This record gives sequence, structure tokens and C-alpha cells, in this order.
Amino acid sequence: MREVIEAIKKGKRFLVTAHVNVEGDALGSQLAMKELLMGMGKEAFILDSDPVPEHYRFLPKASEVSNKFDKVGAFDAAVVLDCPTLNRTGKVRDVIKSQAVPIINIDHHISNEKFGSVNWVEPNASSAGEMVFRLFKETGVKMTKEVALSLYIAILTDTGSFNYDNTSSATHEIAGELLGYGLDPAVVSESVYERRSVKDINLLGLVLATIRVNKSGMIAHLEVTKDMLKKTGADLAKSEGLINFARSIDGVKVAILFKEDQQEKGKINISFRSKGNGDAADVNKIAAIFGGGGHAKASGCIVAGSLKEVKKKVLAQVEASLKDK
Ligand SMILES: [Mn+2]
Repeated sequence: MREVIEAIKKGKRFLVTAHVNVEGDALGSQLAMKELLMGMGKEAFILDSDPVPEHYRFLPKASEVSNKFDKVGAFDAAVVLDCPTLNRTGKVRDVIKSQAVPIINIDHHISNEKFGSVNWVEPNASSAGEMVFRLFKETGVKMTKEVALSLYIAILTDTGSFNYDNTSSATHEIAGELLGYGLDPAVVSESVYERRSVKDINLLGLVLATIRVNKSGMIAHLEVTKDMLKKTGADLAKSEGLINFARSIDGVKVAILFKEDQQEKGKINISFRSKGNGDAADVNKIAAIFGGGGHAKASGCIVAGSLKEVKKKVLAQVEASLKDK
């Protein structure tokens, strides 16, 4: 963390970014990071590959997240949050590379490839948001209620509302401190989780109908096709929690969500979640076989092919991985 602070001190203007398909942690940690940099007397701007999903636009200053690649200007360093690889920043990668500036890599994924000039990777942190919180503490930059809200949402969403096993007593302590800035946890939870549209619920219905469990009962999978999105008009960005329905089935060790890529034909986005105490399958390793990564209990990858082919290949691999254990 010291190196991060030193690197910040050296620059004047910073690009802040996170991964494609931004969600709670990516957004919350970026918005707070920008405030931290400004609090340290720096200039900062947020540039992301994808727009802020509609249901996260209530975040303080969410409108400052830019997707305008033509008006970037010069910057002295890039702060990359919540990304195991530089490629996860999507189109922003080329902007960073084009200016050949130092990269400050702040992440909590165990699979992080340490692609930065400075790498602060904490696999035990619940979220990138938790790490930005620690930067506020270390630098003494004053936290506002708005920053507290961004960081609380980062932690809330990345821990599945404090349910996943990246939740520790430290996570609760930090969350408690953030609430101390005047946040109402019930109101925050409602604004994050209870603003679904009827379209989204219709999509949920179609997706749940695709749940299949393998013979052993240990693998459950479900899928989102382009056709379902077209039929329902639902927003795919809100599909964050779909995989948990498969994971929640009793006896299931690995849940898999297959999503047809909306932009590129013949590409399937895959998410993995595993369950168990101590004996959980390491889905980071499974995703890595297909060029992806993440955490031991939550990971993802992108595989080329038709949904049918990809499903067959990936399911066979997961079956084999579970047998090896
Ligand atoms: Mn995260």
C-alpha cells in the first residue's frame, strides 16, 4: 500500500479504471478512488469500457464515469481497480498502453497477474472497495458520506450482502464504520437489490427454467441466450445474481452460468461459483483452463463456440475436476 501512495505522490493527473461490465465493486471503488486522488491534491478522471448500468446510476457522481475515448488527454499514471489482468479493462487497455505511463494495480483477485508498475494485490480483501477504504485511512484523506456510500456498495455487492466467504470480521468492521457516515443499510440494500423491472423478472423466469443438475447432483447450470434477452427486453447487466439460484440447490458443489455474448457471435461468457466449507472446488483453476480466472469460489471465462458445444466442453471439464479432488 505504501508503494501505491508513493506512486500517487509522483503524478499530477490520473486515469482511474476498472473491468468491463462494471458492477458494484468496480464502480464503488473507482468513484471513491477518484475522490481520494482529489483529496490528495491530484486531478483524476474515470474512463471505463462500458457505461454504468441503469440500476447503479444512483451512485454518487456516477455521471462522472466516462466512456469517451476521444477526449482523454495526457495523464501521468493509470489506477486499475478490480482487474486480474490488464485485458479486463477492455478498450481502456489501449488508452493506457498508448501513453506508456506507470500502472497502479489495486486488486483482490487471487489470479491477479501483477501487470502493474506497482502491484497491490490482497486476495484476502473482500473487495477493491475495502482496499480503497484502507487507502483513505492510511492517507488521512477525509471521507464523505458519498464516498462511504460508494465503498459500502462495493463491499455489499462483492460479498453477496456479507454472505460469501470473503466476508470477515474486518469486512463487518469496515462496513460498520461506513454506516457511521449516516448511511441506512436498509435503504442502500433496497436501492441496490429492489429496483428490478418486470422485464428482469420475466428474464429470471426463463433463465430458471433452464436449470439442470448433473447425475451426481453436484453440478448445476443455467443459461441466458440472446433470444431470452430479445423476448423479455431485460437488461443483462442485472443478471449478476442469477447464478446463485443454481448454487443454492442443496448438494450442489459447482454452479455454472452460460451467457451468449451480446456483441460477439459465437462467444459464451461463463461464470462459476463453488460451494462448501474447506472442500469447495477451486473454480479459479477451472476458469484458468479456459483462459479466465477470478477467485477460488467465484470465477469466469469466455469460450468461443456455440452454446451447445461450449456447455458440453465445460461441463466435462468440471466433472473431471470434481473427480480429481
Ligand atoms: Mn471485486
